[in-house]
Amino acid sequence: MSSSALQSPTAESAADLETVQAECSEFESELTAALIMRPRSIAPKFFYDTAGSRLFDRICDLPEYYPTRTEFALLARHAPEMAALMGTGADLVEFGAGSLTKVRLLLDALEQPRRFIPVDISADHLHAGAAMLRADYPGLDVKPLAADFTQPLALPPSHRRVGFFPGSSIGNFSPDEAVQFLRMAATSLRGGGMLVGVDLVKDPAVLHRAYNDSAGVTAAFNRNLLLRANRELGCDFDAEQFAHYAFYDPRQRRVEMHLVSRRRQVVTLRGQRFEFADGESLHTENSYKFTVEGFQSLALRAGFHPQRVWCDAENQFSIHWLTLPVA
Ligand code: AVI
Repeated sequence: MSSSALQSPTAESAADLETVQAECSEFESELTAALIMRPRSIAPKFFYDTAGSRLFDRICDLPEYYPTRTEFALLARHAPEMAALMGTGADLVEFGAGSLTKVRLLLDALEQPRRFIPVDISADHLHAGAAMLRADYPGLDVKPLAADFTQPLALPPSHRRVGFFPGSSIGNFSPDEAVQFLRMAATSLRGGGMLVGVDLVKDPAVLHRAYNDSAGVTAAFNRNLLLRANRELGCDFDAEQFAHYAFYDPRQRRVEMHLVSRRRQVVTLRGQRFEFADGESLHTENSYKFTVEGFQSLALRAGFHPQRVWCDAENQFSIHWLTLPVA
């Protein structure tokens, strides 16, 4: 990684800078491990540098990518009921906050939460979103936390917290990782609850289109992982020599994304050479789809009590309100 990237002007504090540095060395070690292992595979959280977060925002606006607009419509319609269930005076914690658009619907309906804590791995994207939110909600105490939300979080002390985890990001974990994340979230939210957006099992053709958009934005998002490795780790990936490949596997109920080498090629990472055979893949993401009952049993395994679920008329997407006992 270049020293200028280490001194990112967008990191607002020493703590943020440490997060950026730690993330970078984690990216280096995980990419090295991914290139050594067979079959090759890396966690999707590394998509989200600044460029990747922007590309993801563009995905959310694509006509083929139904989850964002469907979840948005559910929130717009049911926010007053959701806010009533979340209660007043709690700290609201958003996991994987991104550009902070959906939470506005909740904030409009909630009677002034005590504090809003958006947590995201992409520090500059997070701070840009938080600044806009502060401007639009002058009375709201916004405390962004640049962190990997899959790890235990250093949240400010609070008497009650409620969580918000939209976008079906839960689907980017394996089922065991999802339970692990929910258990970790449950320890922070004890006595409160969490709203979780969950994408539903549906016609494979609809899923195929959502991850193979005609404008090629999802392909660019996928390839950005390689460009990020070139920028931050000095790799020499020829991104155009890797094909974007996404498909739905109905047995595993997941969309898989891969980058498939278009020819035999060698890439270097910190002087180490790695060969890709023609057709060899780097598996970059799984996006699991759920039934309502399937997700509820996952939540139960993590100690949450499923209370209420909202679905759109076509059963494309669901939002779940889960609660947690005090002890
Ligand atoms: C963030 N996550 C829920 C998205 C998804 O649908 O799995 C990421 C994404 N990957 C390709 N398109 C969108």
